[in-house]
Amino acid sequence: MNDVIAAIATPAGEGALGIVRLSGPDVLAVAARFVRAPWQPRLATLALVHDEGRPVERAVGVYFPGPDSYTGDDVLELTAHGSPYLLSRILELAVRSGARLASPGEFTHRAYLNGRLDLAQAEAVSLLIRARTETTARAAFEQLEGRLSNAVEDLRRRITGGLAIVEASLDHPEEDLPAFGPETAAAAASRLAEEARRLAATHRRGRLAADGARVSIVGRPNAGKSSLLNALVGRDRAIVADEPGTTRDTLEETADLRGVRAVLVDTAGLRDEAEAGAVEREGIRRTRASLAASDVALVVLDRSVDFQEPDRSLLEEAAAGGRPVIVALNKADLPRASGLDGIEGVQVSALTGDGVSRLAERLADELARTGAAPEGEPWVVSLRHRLALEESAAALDRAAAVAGEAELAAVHLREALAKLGEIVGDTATEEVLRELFSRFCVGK
Ligand SMILES: Nc1nc2c(ncn2[C@@H]2O[C@H](COP(=O)(O)OP(=O)(O)O)[C@@H](O)[C@H]2O)c(=O)[nH]1
Ligand SMILES: [Mg+2]
Repeated sequence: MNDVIAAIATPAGEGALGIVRLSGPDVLAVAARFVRAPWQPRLATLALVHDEGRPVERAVGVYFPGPDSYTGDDVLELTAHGSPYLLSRILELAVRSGARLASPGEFTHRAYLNGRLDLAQAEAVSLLIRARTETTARAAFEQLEGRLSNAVEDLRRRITGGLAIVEASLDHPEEDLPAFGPETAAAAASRLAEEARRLAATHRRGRLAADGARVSIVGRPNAGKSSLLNALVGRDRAIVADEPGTTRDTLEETADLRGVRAVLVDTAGLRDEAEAGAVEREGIRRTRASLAASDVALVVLDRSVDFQEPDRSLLEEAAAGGRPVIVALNKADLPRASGLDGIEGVQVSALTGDGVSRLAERLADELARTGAAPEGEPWVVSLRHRLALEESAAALDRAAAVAGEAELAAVHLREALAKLGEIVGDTATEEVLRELFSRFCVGK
C-alpha cells in the first residue's frame, strides 16, 4: 500500500471535464515531477501539467492529505479538459513519474483497508454508481452513510456483551452470577436472532430496489400481452401478430415506474398443452418458470372474448404464494364479452393506448408497496448480507438451545459474531474481498 496508484476517474469519451486521480503516501513527490502547483490541503489550485517542462495542460488540482481523504492516504485530483487523449497523456505522465495504474476498485479497496469505509459501505459505492432509479440510489446512499453497518454493529455489540457474561461464568464457575440463568440467556439470544432475521427479511425490498421488480405479463394467446409490453415501455419491442402463439420465448424489457426499476417479461400465451406443438410447449414451460420467479404478475385478459375456466385457473396460478396480481382487461375498444363481471381490473386498450397510463400507475403503486424502502430504517440490499444475517440468526438459535451449557453457547455466539463480521468486513475472506472489489470500475 506504499505505492502511488493513478487512474482516470471519469468515464471514457469526450466531456467538458475529466479527472485523473492519484493516491498514495508519496503522491506529492510523484506529482512534483509533472505538475507545478502551490498545493494547499483541500483547496483548488491551478496546476500546470508538463512533460519535462513542456506545458501539456492547465488543470485544476486538489490535494487531500491523508488520513481525511477518500482512500485514507494522500490523494491528488487533477481536473482537466475532458479529452480522452489528454487524460491518458496525463495518466501516462503520472506513471512515468512513479505512479502505478490502479486496478478496478483499488481506491475504494484502500479506503476499506485504511478503515475509511467498512465493507458494506464500500459495496454501497459500487451500488450507488450503478443506480438507475431513485429507490436504488437511496438504498445505496443510506448504506454508504452507514445505516446498515450501524444496525449490524449494534447487534454485534449486544452479542459480544452476552458472550462476555458467558465467558465470565466459564472463568469463574464458583461465583454465582445472579439474574442470568439459562432462561434469561436463552431469551436474550432468541431476541437477537429474531432481530437479525427481521433485518435479513428487508432484503425482499432491498433486492427489488437494487435489481428491479420482475413483472411477468401472462395470459392466453392473443390476449394482447406483447402489445401491452410495447405500450408500457413506449416502443415496439415485442412482435405483435394476429396469429396466436407468436411469442415463443420470454422477452425482457426494463422500465422505470415512478422511481422503481421494473423488469417487464413478455411471455408465451398459456393454453392447453395438449393442443400445442413442441416449441409452443417449451414456451409455456418458460412462461411458468418466469411466473414463478416474478414479484408481481400482470394477467392480461381479452375482454372481447368470454371469460372461461382456463382464465380462472390462470388467475389462481398467478396469485400463487400470495404474489400480487394486477389484471389488465385488454381490448377495451371492442365490445365487452360476458363472464367478466366479477373480475376487477384496469380497462385498457393496447391498440389505442387508452388506459395504458392508468395501468402503469397501478403497477407503480404495487411496486411502491412491495419495493419501497422503509423510511428511516436499515435495510438489506445485497444477498450476501442477507445470507450472513440468516446464518448469524441460526447460530444465535443454537446458542439459545444450549444456553445452560456455557461452553457450547459461547461457540455458537462466536459464530454469530463472525457471520455479522463478514458484512462489515472484519471477518471477510480475501476471496470475498477480491470478488467484491473486482466489480468496481477503474478509478473508483
Ligand atoms: N382491438 C384490439 N386489438 C388488440 C389490442 N391489443 C392487441 N390487439 C391485437 O390482438 C392480437 C394479438 O396481440 P398480441 O400482442 O400479439 O397478443 P399476445 O399473443 O398476447 O402477445 C394482435 O392482432 C393485436 O393487434 C387491443 O387493445 N384492441
Ligand atoms: Mg405475444
